[in-house]
Amino acid sequence: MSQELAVTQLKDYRAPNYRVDNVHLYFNLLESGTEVTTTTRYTQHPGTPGELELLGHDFEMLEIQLNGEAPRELSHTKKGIRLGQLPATFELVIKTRFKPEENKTFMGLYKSETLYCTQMEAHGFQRITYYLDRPDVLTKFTTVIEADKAKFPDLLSNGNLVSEEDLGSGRHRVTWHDPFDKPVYLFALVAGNLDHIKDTFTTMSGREVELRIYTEKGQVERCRFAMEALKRSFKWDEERFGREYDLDLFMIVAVRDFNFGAMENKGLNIFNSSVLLATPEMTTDAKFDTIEAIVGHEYFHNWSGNRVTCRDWFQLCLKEGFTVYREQEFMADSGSRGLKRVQDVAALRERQFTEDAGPLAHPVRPESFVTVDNFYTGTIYEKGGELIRMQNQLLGWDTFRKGCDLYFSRFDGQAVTMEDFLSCMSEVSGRDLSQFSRWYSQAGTPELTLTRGRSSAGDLTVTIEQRTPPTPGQPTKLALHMPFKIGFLNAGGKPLGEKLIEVTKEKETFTFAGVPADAVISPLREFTAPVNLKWLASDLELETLIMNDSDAFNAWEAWQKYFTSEFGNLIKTQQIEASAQKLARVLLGALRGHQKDPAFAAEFLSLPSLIDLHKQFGASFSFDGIVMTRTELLRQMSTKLVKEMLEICLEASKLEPGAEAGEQRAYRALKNATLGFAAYSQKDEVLNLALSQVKSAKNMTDEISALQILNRHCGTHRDLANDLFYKKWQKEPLVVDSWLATKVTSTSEKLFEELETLYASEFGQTTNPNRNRAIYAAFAIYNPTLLHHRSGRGYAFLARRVLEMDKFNPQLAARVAGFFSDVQSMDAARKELAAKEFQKILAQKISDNLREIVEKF
Ligand code: B3K
Ligand code: ZN
Repeated sequence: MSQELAVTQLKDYRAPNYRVDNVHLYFNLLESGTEVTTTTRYTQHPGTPGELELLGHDFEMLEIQLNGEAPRELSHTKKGIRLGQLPATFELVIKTRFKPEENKTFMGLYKSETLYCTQMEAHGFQRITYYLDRPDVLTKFTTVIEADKAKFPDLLSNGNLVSEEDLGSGRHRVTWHDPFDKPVYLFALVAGNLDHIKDTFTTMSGREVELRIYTEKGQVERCRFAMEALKRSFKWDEERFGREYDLDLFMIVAVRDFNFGAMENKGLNIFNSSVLLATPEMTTDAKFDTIEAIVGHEYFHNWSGNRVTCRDWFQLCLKEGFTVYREQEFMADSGSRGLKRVQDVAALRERQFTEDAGPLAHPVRPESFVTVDNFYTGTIYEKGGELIRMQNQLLGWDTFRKGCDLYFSRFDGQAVTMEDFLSCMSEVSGRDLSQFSRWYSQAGTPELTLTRGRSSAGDLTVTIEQRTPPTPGQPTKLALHMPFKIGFLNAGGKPLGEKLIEVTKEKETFTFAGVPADAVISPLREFTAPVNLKWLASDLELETLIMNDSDAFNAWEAWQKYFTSEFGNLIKTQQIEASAQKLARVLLGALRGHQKDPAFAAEFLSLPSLIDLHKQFGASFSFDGIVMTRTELLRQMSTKLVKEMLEICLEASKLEPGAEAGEQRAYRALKNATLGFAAYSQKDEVLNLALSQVKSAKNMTDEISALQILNRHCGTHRDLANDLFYKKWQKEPLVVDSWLATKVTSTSEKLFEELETLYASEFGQTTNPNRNRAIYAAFAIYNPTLLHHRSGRGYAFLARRVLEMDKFNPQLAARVAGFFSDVQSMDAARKELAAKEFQKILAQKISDNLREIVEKF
């Protein structure tokens, strides 16, 4: 069955005919169904026709009145209603009814466990009533909520609380008013019987803001960390960007059913409880960081997104890329900048570079889409963040900050475009950013090639060539403008300086006066541009960088390059033993060389992944060959290093009691990374250690790290550990999610049977997004070995569930389907197996969300 997909194009953007002067919402939460009365005042923009298309679906319209009468001209369209013959100003009253309890799309108003909550971005509001559901329509909202007082004592919305009234007969009503203009995607409502914690923050101008975090009953003590993170976020945005919070109240509510991490609704953020609730027993060190980053991210949106918003959804990167960058800087300022950069770049490559190289590649500012839901991607977020980072590099912090100040002051209260942002940066710097702006419209990861030479005066020269490979719909590409930081060392590893150059041409040679032609080069320090860089370096040069580069990112990068190029040799020669010997020596040297910074040292133990290596060598070598070679190489390296790894592990464990929290955490990272590396040997001695760590761990980082190590393969150690862990944590849904996500990573074929059992169990077919992600997305992301198993069983397992999820939650289904995109880089036989699954999906009546993704494969 083929369905025609309606495509929206950026070039077709038209401003709306009417503006909304204000909107008054009355939500009556009743058991028989929620009734919403929306009263909106519209005023025509001069010179536009007196007609209006309002979006809406999945509710019953009980009543519609225009200036107190039936509208003169009303027709139903595919997406909502069209009103014609309209006066220049009018009041529209629409009453609707629907059942949030039955809404499992988790968009619009829905019920999560005992509470009602909302998600409007991007198009949730059109599940409530007919409205101008688009980001360039900003207005002031007054929201009245009526509900049963005993069941829903807490009734929350955006802005300030205006009044509370007892209506008798067990019902009550509250009124909220938000004094700031906002688009409807920032609207939020929560109704429940909640617990909350309170705190305050005094802003830089001396105003006291009340902070509240709400949860379902009994969980609120788990929000203490998030509250501290929130206060740090308020402070950081004042100090770093001069941004002050604007309302007197800031609330966060944690919910169990949520389609993504969190949402920046004005004054009322809603969070997936998985990225808010935390205790040391239940939460890993990495998760604490995630919580801090997301609390910061949503808060920072108050300026980058809410006060200045997007004109249309094609401009999503304007708020998301900018806010990702702000969040990354927030985290870098509070910890180790170098380590943070390593982690951010690793994530960028895994999520965004893969996307940019496959069938779903799109520009940071796309030019067309079927549904914007499918564009909350690594490209919009992470690459969007890199483009802001590059502007900071090109302009320098002080000028960049001036550009941000200008952007916030000039466009406060408006819905704007990426050009508006760039124009501020141009204006404050006097620089022409027109070539730079190509980054926003051109998809694909540029490939840079660097070659070295010698000038006639004996100085070092560096020639940089750039080329961006074709991506779907964009066969040819133009040269891009990018900052490129390059450093130099002498053969003994002593620094000889660094320079920021600007690459603008397809090919250009740079001469570095005073730098000897034989200097060791440290190119693209800090990863100043999101590119793939090719350059030749001897083993000795790379070892010099690994041990001595003052740019932490490049020290780590040199090791990744060393490993990858050795892998490239050995996959041809299959001389695994010799390579294992060589790599083990360098790895141990790196660990010892960086042991003063244990968290950073630990990063050397995360080696290029299977997918990284397949990207590099998949054109010439089979997937199975790469899997086998990598597995055997790690086994041999680990076998050679078991003793040393366990020594470092033991040493790192000793520090724990009494040490300062950050230090404990750094040593914990090294301890678990070395234990994990030693476990590649599969020696009983190591597996026993991991098992006893599962049993005796005092914190979740240790507990789940050991569990993850044991879950790489199937066997008795794994089974024992999984049982123990589940028995201990079965009452904690968030921990059960982590347990499931760990279980599905085993690379043994035996896992297929287990997956079937899991699918048939109480865990396998729920509507809860976290749980579906814990099983199906985790399998797709973290188990490439079995997802791409030559039998096709991995594809079939995923495809069946995608089709089922599409019936109740198209956004989730489309997101999980996106994990199929790696298939395009596989061999013909695998592609054919996957294609059969795609055909099965496309033959059904499926959502536009899912169809838009699968049609691209
Ligand atoms: N703006 C939200 C994401 C909304 C996703 C809608 N499909 C969270 C964030 O990026 O901050
Ligand atoms: Zn965001």
